[in-house]
Order: sequence, then structure tokens, then C-alpha cells
Amino acid sequence: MIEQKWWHNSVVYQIYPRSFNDTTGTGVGDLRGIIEKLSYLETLGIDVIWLSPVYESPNDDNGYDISDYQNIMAEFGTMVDMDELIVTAKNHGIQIVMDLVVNHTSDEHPWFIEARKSKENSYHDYYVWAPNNGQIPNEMTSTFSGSAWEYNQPTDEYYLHLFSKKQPDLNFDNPKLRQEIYDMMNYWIDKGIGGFRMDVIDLIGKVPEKMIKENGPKLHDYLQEMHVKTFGAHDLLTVGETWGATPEIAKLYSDPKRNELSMVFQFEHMSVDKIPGKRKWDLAPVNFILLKQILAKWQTELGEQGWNSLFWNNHDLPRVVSRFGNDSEAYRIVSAKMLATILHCQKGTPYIYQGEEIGMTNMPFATMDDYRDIEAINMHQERLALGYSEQEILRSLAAKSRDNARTPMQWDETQYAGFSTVEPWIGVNPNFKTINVEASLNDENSIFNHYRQLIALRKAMPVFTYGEFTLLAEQSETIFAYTRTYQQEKLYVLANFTAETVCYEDVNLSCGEILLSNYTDSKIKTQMNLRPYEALVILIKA
Ligand code: TEU
Repeated sequence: MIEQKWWHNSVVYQIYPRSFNDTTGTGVGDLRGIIEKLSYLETLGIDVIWLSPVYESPNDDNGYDISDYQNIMAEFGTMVDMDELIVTAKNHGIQIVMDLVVNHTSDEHPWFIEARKSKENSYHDYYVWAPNNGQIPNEMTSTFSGSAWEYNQPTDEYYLHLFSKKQPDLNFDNPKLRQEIYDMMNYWIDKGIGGFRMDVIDLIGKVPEKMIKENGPKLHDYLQEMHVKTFGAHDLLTVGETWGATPEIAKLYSDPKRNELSMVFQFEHMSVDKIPGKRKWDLAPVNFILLKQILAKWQTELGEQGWNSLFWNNHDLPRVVSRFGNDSEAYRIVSAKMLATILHCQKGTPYIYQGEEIGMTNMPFATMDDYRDIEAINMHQERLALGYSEQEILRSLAAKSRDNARTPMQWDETQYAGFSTVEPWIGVNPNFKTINVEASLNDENSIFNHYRQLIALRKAMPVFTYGEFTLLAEQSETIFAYTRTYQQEKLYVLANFTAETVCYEDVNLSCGEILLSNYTDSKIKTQMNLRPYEALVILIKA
């Protein structure tokens, strides 16, 4: 039996502050806006907020390019607001998990301003350099298109940037740099935060000479050192963003015996709607059987040697109801509840991305001018140059752009969805009059209330947290079904992933009792006709 931790049955809510709630009339969200909505989050029942970066930043990548780790971005407020957020959240039973972006800084960080001046500068070795041999050092590419190397004239060298040019990569092989990072982390720990979400942590052991980005040879040594020097003595939640993790690799990060992180946040199930081997922009229909296989693999393979995050969305991903559900008027609500059910009844720590709990959808951006994200803008340029048509590019962006998740939170039906009193930094989804928090709170059958009930069940019954997972009907093209078993408790989770009625049969359902369903009149039978997107959480009595 795995040693129980507070974050095993916690539910995390991710806030992208720029788009959450603007109290200052700037069109950009802020920290006081979060404080204002803590009661709302307490009603939902979440335990933890993962706060996307709020540090000082020139915003080339919306705060993921940090120029001062110990100051707050002026648009978002002040350190006084931040301290108040940490304390007030605690009074609502909510911990704040800070986004730790230490694979890179901004090029406007004082370390980089110094580092690029000369090879002798004491900060030079804080970053990753390659000599100028008359051509770019190698073929490594940036996630945001083009080469990962940028020329630096004063030293006649190239620096590495696995993201934008304004996000130079830090050199973790330098012990002085590592100590600076640990001091900074301890500064935040001393403020009473609940932990860290570690941005692209699998890249910190990179070996650019060998073209190694993810999972470099020293990665786990660095994490073990970080554990000892920072959060190890505190009971915090630490979650690593690990794009390149397999279940075996996930155990290296999250086996409690190894003293690294609490859990991984891995993306394998996010690859089921692209052409295999290609980029996310190369669209393919959702491979449902593969989706089930991947999710089931992560449920069964970690055993007691690891812990996983459960998520459908974040600030980098499209809205799940548009992606794996059905965002038409007829099926949006029922399919959003179905997706929530399938996810929240699994083993792991569930994450809800702001707006997911009210079933926010992808954004119908009309032209390139509507996009704000550097990834989207660079990809557009890159693909135009490669000969893709504007239409094709816009189709990929409509499905996968990160801006889908970054439109303002829809609070009510007033102008700008109650997010701001002025025009926001990015367009508001035109569906805010029907899809908003106020309407959800007033409707007992809302998606919001379904999430609330799922969270309440997780808190009430340990089987949701610790139950052993078994996938059923593996080859079904329409049904997602599984059981969870823990001591005397057994759950049977059953969902129709389609807009058709589907017949499902299992004699074991005869002694079941419905704990939750997304239709008000669901009934259990050994032979069931599951209606479009119908999903049930069933308790099987011994
Ligand atoms: O994301 C890592 C990352 O690689 C994503 O940019 C992802 O690859 C992309 O969305 C898929 O095309 C983290 C942050 O979550 C992201 O917001 C940052 O832009 C990035 O790191 C750099 O800090």
C-alpha cells in the first residue's frame, strides 16, 4: 500500500491569471481578481490552485519568460497582493502551487543581460552556449519554430533557446546557478505556498552537443538535489511537466522512495488526434481505442511506484469539450459531464483548467490577427513559407492553438463576459451569454454542479483515490468502461463517447446503484441502451 499523501485526493484548479478576472480595468486579469473568486473555487471544492506564472516578465510567452523570480508582474499587482492571495486562499482551504519556470529565463533577466556581455562575465556560464564555427551549431529546433540557436554578437557565440529567442536556456550543470534556483524556491516556500508545478522540467538535463533535449543523463540527480535543498523537508505538492515521460520514466520522477517529485503531468493521451510521428498541427480524427489504451496503461503501470496527474486541458491545449466531446448546442453539456466523469473516476490527482467546469469551448478565431500566442504566430509564418495554404493553417490553429484555452473566463452575460470593464487583451468567446459561471451556479444540473459532485465523491470514498483500475470493453469503438476496486468498495464507470444510442450488456451491473449520472433519469440494467454521451458512476454492491 502506497503511503497516503494529502495531494493524493486533492483536486487542482489551474488559473491562467491573464485571462481569469480583471479588477483594475486593464483588460488583463490580476491577483486581486483571483482573491475575489476564492469563494467560487471553494464552492467547487478544489484544494489547490496551480497559478500560471505571475512573476515580472516582458510577456513574450505570457509570463513563461521570467525577468525576476522574486517580483510580481506589474499588470497583475504587487507582492503585497500575492502574500494576501496565499493567506486568503488558505483561509478558504486552498493551497497555492507556483509555476516554476527554470529551464529558461527571459533574455531580459539580469543574469542574461550580464551573461551575454562577455565570456569572462561571472554569469556567462548560467546559460548554454556554443562557439561560432561559421554556421549554426546543430539542427536543434525551438518548440516555437526555427532553430534553437541564436547568435550573440558580443561573445561571438550562439545561445540555446528551446522556446522563443527571448527565453534563453539555463545551464543546470553550473552549481552556482542551481544554488540560485534553490534560494529562489526557498523564498517562495517560506511564504507558505503549497508547492511547485515545474515547467518543462524534463529539459533541465539537456546535452545540446549530443542533441539531447528531454531526459538527459543528469536530470534525476538535479531533481534529487533540488528535493534535498528545497521542498524535501516540507510537505508540498510538486508536479513535473514531463512531455517525454513513459510510465517507466514517470516512476523515476515520482517513486516516493527516490525523493524527487510528487507526481508527473504527462501528455501521452494528447497525441491521439494527430498524424502519428507528426506535429500536433497535422490533424487526424480522434483515435478512441488508442485514447483508452493510453489512459489505461497509465492507470495500471505505475503501481505503487509513481503518481500521475489526470487532465484534459491546460493553458497549452484546446478545450476538451470541443476536442473529445461535442460542443454543439444539443450535446455540449452532456458530453462535458461525460468527459469529467471518465477522468475524475480514474486514479491520480485531477486537474481542472479554468472554464472547464462550465464547459467553455474552443474559440472561433476568424483571422490570424485574432491570435496572440507566439507559438501560433511563428507556426503561421513557418507553414506559409513551407507552402501550406492560409486556410489549412487556420484549420490547424482552430483545432489546436493554445489561444483556445486563453480567452477570458466567462463569469456572466454582461459585456466582456464580466471578465473586465474594457476590451480584453484577447477576444471573448461569443458564446458567453449562454456559457458562464452565473448561469451555471443557478442551474442544479449544470456542468459546474457535476464537477462539484465528482469532487465530493472523491472526498467521501477512498476508492476514487486508491482503487485498482481495470479497463472493460477494450475494443469497443463507442464505450469507455472501467472498474475501480478498493477493499470492500467497487465502482463501475460507464460512458458512451458518441452522439448515438449504444447498447451495452454486463450481468455484473445487476447489483449496481447509481452514484452519479449525466441524465436525470438514468437506470441500470444488465442490458442498457446508453443515450448520447450518457455516463454513469455505479457502486457495485457485494
Ligand atoms: O510548455 C511546454 C511545451 O513544450 C509547450 O509549449 C507545448 O509543447 C506546446 O504547447 C505544444 O505545441 C510549457 C508551458 O506550459 C508553456 O506555456 C510555455 O510556453 C513553455 O513551457 C515554455 O515555458
